[in-house]
Amino acid sequence: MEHAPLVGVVMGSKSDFEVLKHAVDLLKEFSIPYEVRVVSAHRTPDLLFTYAEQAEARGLRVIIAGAGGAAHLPGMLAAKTLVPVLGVPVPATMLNGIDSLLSIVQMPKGVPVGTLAIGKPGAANAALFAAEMLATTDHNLRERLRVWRAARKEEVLAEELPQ
Ligand code: RP5
Repeated sequence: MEHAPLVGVVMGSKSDFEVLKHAVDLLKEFSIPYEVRVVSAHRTPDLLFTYAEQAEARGLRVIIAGAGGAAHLPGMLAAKTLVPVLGVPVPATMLNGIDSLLSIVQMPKGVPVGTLAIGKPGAANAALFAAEMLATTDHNLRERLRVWRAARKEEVLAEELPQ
């Protein structure tokens, strides 16, 4: 039987998947049950509300939300659920993600969104952050994270520069 998703990865458009796939790849690598959906704050606002309202009851423990431009998606999700929301700014306009970053990070006091970096590093770190949150109650996952970090360290130590 497949596990119910613990992490919801949502994005404002299919075009955002190019960035959000870096979160998905890491969730897969850590064997964390996840789901991926397109949920647009301005094109499908009713779906956004339904998704947020049902998230907790469906067992989601973290939501990773990526969007570009005037990126309302993470903040609006956070406004409708107590499931923690991690926001990933997507570079999708002439402003290269600065617009999205500022839209996501400047949440008024009272409704937090954990904001990550613009683009691929933000998406990857969102997955790692979600994994660390889940690892607070999952010893095996914590060990997988420890091994993963150690492997990254070894990679750097093994690097050689051209002479
Ligand atoms: C935002 O507008 C999406 O999150 C996406 O980053 C951007 C462009 O969307 P598309 O025009 O590619 O659907 O809502």
